[in-house]
Amino acid sequence: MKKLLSGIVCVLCCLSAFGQDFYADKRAEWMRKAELNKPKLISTVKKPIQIVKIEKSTDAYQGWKAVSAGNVESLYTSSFKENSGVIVDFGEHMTGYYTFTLSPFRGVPDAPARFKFTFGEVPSEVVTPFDPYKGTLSRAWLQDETVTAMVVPGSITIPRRLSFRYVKIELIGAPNYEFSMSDMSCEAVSAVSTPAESLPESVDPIIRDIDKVAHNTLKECMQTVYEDGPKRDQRLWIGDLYLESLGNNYSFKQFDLTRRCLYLLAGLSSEEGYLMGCVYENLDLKSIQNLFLFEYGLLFGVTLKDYYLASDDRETVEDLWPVAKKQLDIVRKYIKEDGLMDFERANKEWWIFFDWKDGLYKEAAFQGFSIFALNNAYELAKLFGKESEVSDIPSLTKKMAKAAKKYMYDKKTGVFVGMGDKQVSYASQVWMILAGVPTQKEAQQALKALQELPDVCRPGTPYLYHYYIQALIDSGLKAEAKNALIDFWGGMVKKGADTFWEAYDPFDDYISPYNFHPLNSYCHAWSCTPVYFIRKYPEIFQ
Ligand code: RAM
Repeated sequence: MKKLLSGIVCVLCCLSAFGQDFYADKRAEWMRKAELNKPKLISTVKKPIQIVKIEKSTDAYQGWKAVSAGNVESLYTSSFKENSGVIVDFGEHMTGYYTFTLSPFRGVPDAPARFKFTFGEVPSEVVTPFDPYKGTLSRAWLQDETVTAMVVPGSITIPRRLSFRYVKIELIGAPNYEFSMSDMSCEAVSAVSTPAESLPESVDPIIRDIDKVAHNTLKECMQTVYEDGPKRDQRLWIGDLYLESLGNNYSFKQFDLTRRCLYLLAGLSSEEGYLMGCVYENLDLKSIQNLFLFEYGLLFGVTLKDYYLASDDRETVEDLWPVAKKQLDIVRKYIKEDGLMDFERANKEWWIFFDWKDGLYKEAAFQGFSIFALNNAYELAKLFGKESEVSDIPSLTKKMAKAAKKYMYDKKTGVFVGMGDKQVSYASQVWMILAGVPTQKEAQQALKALQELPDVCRPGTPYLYHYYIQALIDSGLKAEAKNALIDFWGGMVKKGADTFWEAYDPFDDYISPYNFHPLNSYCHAWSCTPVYFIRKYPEIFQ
């Protein structure tokens, strides 16, 4: 009985401990401020520019290229029955609502007509069969829509917001009368109200092209939150927010959107005070329960710091500092006596990300990132006189850096590797460098070794590539940083990118974190960062 009673008391204690909301008195105000800063979307009506054929080509990205095949007028003035399968090109990437008009021109329009529309951000998406489906995310992300027009004549707007440049239209239920399809348009939406200043004419044309595509990418992802991708996942992930807000600081400077996202994330954090890796703004379930991603929670504070430096908005930073500070518990929990992070334990308890790359061993990156996050939190605190609240950080990070050097630095090859696996990866070098663990000379050596050693684990996404460029810059390898940016993002431009992609490996056009390349997002937040690099470091890139 005694045992049972103490058991019940214990459960009750736990319940009340869990029942307490860490930010109880602040949440409503944070949500109010998030709403207050919601940008009004700007709409622009866009029209298609041409008809294209999508042809197989071994040199083209993913094996398909779009070739001009006529003007849109010819489609608008002929019977659609002759045009089934036509592919219309809007000439640029857009995010918005697609409308078309049907008009009868021979016979009595006494029956419905049915179409299948396939919208694609890149050519391969409209010609690759989606079924049998082998992707690992919902099939419904793919943008094929069946539309039945019950009444002809009439105009129809597809309710789903779409993200595309190309539209393939197939007639799958043909009526007996003749009709045309015309007046296609897209009401494109974005939060961006004023275009960013363009680069001086004297800048290298490839840098100008990269800059333009990067701006488009960021603009398309800036909706009522910073979305990761307007096609998929259409939600606010902290890792994406960090890079988008960096880009915005150097381009559109729409600080209201950053402010909104920071408050939204804080308002939707867990009762224990931890941030979700991502939140949805529109669903009832505002955040994915328990979707905690180790680095993303900690990047909140880093975002706040860079936002403060760019915007001087002290009120927001003071409001949200407690959230940034709380996230540091996550790191503290895993620091061992010797200054090493307990990777094995954390890896069981958290989603540790760093990149979408099969086989990436994350131990060294985890150690480096943890130091980086603590250092950034300390810098943020210093900016507005709160360093006494985190006064243990400098000695802590010193100890962690020392341990990293002692246990994870291979003096012979000059690179950082994990203790559990000696894999040499970009992620390990990059995060140790951003943490300030190696000297500048060692950092340069480690980055150069990535080009020379065999079996190096390369980045799978522009997300990790961003940090690689930053590491090159911070290590003083300026020419290498410029070349790497041109190679990587310029590589996408040369392969026809209108907006930059979620996943990109120069050696593998079909790389996909989701086992099916049409499911990738081809306008993705985390690949917009040339906007930031080119403008923050004009002496390197302009
Ligand atoms: C995917 C998206 C998103 C990213 C997460 C971790 O769902 O690409 O951008 O932040 O993964």
